[in-house]
Amino acid sequence: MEKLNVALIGTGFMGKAHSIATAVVPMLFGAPVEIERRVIVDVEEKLAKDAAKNYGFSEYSTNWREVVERPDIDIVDICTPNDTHAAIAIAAAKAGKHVMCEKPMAMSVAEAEEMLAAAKKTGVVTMVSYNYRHTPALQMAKRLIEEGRIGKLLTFRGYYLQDWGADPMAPLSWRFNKAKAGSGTLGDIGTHVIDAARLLVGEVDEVNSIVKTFVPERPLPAGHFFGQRGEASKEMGKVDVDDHALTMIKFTNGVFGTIEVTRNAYGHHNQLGFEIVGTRGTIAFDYQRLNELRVAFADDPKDAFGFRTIYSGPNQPYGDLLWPVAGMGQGYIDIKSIEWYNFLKAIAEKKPAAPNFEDGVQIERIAEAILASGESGAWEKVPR
Ligand code: 4PW
Repeated sequence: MEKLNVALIGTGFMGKAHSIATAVVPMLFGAPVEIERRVIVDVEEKLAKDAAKNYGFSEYSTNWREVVERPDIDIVDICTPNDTHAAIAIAAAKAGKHVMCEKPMAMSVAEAEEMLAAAKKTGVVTMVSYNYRHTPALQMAKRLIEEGRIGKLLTFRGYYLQDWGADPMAPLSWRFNKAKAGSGTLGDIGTHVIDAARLLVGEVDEVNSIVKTFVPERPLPAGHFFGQRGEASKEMGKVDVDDHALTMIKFTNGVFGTIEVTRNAYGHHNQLGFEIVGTRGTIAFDYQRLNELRVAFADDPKDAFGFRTIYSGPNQPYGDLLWPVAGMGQGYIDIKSIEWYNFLKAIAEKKPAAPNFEDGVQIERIAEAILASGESGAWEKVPR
């Protein structure tokens, strides 16, 4: 397959992460297909120009519409705030470009379904950047479950706890603004846990949720923002999205459990995790210790029974691609690089990537059901 040219839209927090990941893939794993970081786009010319220089893109532009139509572009990588994902993805898919889209996929189920329809029409490969599922230790949990090593699954407890939003004076970045983000904590980080739940346990049938906003207003941002970092102005703005979501979930296969997500939990920085209990054991993962998987197998000798730790290495998923010594460990960029490796492999092999826009639509349906239940206070079925 010929070299593929990548156009990256958005030079912020995820634009930087994707730029590094696409640079690292050939060095870390050998790229399944050669890529060139051809164009990087930002509405602000100086940001676009600096990013092209710093992140190693051949060109820069301030006009994403023009870039996604270019015949020399093969892949469009969407790293912009949530309210622009649909327009860019639909235009890119219609132009026959493969699409990597940062999460959450869209502002609503309706938008996500439009994106999926456009991608299906031209048959392009799509991926939604639920990067944590590519963590080797999380994939090891998938391997153990699929091999029946903890027996029949009984319960799932998932969580994603952060604290960058706990300070009420933390500025009102776009992640707190419904018009830009679609929803708050649930769409921003809750969707990561929903992706892990679908990957490891199965489809969600219905949910019963409590959804709260703790901080009703915040200082408006002043000046340039990078991810969650930025200055506060003196003017206050209304927060119109959720800060915390706690939901019971019933899966279609009979497993049940909970998901809890918040950006207001002091002490929890980027703590995504889960615990899955089966009839023959338990598996526990916590992203803040992302190179470790804690397991308790019922069949272990009784005098040595209990949780023990598996460290990612040559004998675990991606072990053949990563470092030859267990315990050397991976970091955030390694996981983003595995995400890109999987995306490029799907393109090279002309197969669907995972998680793709089909997954993204279902994740949006589950998130929308959680918000609906937060309003109704009742069990809400998840459409399929
Ligand atoms: O997707 C999330 C972002 O919105 C990430 O997992 C972490 O939280 C890092 O930034 C935010």
